[in-house]
Amino acid sequence: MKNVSRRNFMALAAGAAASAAAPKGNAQQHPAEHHMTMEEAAPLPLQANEEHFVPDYTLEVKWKIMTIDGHKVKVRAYNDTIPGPPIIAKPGTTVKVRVKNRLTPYDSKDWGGDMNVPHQLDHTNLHLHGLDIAPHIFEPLGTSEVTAPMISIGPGEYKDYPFVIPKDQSPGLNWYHPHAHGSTAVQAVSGMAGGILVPGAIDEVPEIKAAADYLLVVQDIGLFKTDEPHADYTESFEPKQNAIWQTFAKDKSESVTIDGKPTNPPQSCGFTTGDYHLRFYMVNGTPFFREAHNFEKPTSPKHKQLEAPVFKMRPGEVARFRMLNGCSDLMMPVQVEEHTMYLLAMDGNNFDHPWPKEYVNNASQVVLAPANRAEFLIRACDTPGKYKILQLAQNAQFLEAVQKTIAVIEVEGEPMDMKIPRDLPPLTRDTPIRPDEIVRKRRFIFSGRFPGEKNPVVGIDFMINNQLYDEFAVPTTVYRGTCEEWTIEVPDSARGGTEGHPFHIHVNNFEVVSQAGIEPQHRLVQDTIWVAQDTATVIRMRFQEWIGKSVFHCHILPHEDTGMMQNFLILPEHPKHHHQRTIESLGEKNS
Ligand SMILES: [Cu+2]
Repeated sequence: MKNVSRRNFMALAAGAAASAAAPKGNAQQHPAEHHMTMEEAAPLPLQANEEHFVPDYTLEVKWKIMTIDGHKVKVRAYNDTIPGPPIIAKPGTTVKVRVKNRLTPYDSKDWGGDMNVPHQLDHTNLHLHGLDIAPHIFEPLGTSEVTAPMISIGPGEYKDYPFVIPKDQSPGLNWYHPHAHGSTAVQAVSGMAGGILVPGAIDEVPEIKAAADYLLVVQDIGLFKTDEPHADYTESFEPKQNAIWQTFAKDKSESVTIDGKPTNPPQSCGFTTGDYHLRFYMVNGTPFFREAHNFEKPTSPKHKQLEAPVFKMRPGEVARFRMLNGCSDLMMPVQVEEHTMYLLAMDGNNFDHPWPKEYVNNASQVVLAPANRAEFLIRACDTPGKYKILQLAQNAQFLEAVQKTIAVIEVEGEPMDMKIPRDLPPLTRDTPIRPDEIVRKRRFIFSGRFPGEKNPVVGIDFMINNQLYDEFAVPTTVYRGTCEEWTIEVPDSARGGTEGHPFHIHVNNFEVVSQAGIEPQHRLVQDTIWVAQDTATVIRMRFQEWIGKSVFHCHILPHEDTGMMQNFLILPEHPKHHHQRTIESLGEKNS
């Protein structure tokens, strides 16, 4: 695999840029929406004319047949590449993205159940994960309507997204992926994800500017044997039924649904929370690890390390690595053998100084929950050799996660003397939240129940505060300009804490107050955080600039798709403030 230098990265991004040609065929016309900013007086989003929309990027979703580790597989891809093309989002600009859906129609109408049964696997939408931008999951873009439906782009349709990137958006690595409830997991675990780079002041720090810039997009591709009789591929992920887990049988004719009934017709593939017939872990599109279903012990998939890509460094050279955990469910404790990781940023938000995470044998240096990004510098040691970037084994999840080598750093050649910077440019958007700014504290409990009572068709209940997701309900309302403190709790196993869950919220970052009772050593600003079983994580958020209906959820995608998500609404101002009038306004004087 080729190293991706910053120059290559920019070239790749340019390749994704699109012409303004209007789509052909039966594409449905969607007017482009304009997002209101605080500066604008207009109370409603303005409509822009369709012909004025010239996309900077077009993301075309299509089936792709490719060979992975000798298997000819059919996956879903953006612009025919896995991962999707990188997007460059400059602060203070509007990034215009056109999403074209060229997936084939796919009928799941008779699957039964409600919105928390995976459905409409052929519909999609787009989430820009980690950017401080207006809500963009519901229709129309930026809506504050409680009952607004989720954006759903059907086969043959397209949608234009104008994303207004704030001037003070922090520079770093973010990413994009589909977010249509019911099809997110199937699409993302089939290849649909890509990186977003926000350029900025940190890139100009001399020691960082001098360093090679390597992007590591880690993804998983879940696959089952195809039921298509004349397919020119052997595996794909096209579940024909909603049942999870017990869809496996040694013989296809033995396949049963979650409630033990034989499937009709017999299927080799159902929706799953992670137990795939075959799964590949990929970095920048190269497979580095293979898992296969284990009939004897389904929670411990059979596994094989594949040849991991190599990054060459000279002794004393400093390189910048930006790693995205784009996996559908895997929590990744990461370690770089024999090297200190100088952590620059989490989730695209940098620290004031590089945070040295020293190497300790078998200990994690940084934990990447699904959706987390870590950016770090490595100063290659003086001893030539091969040093692995590892995902260490962990037992924090339902499925066993063994150690994986994601990539290898090969140190060789003439020594260099490159330096780690002392200071990093401070964050300007997410300034520290003082305790006296907190107007409200809330508690959210992420729990599971097996067998499922609220979601019998799926067979497991994945809930927040004992509720499954409701697209048309807004249980939480917050106010722009205020700060809140939220406690995210995963109970013990007796109370539904079946495993850890990664919490993610849209629109605004949060500051981590404590994780399992431990305060972070440095100020941590993130958009996703791991909440381990039988622990609580406390965060603080300031709802700045944007208003509208949005979501928070578990970023284990099969959990999200089957219910572990809630809507929240950011209102422009507190109604109490709205209704108070000053005595002065009556024209009376205080006596
Ligand atoms: Cu979860």
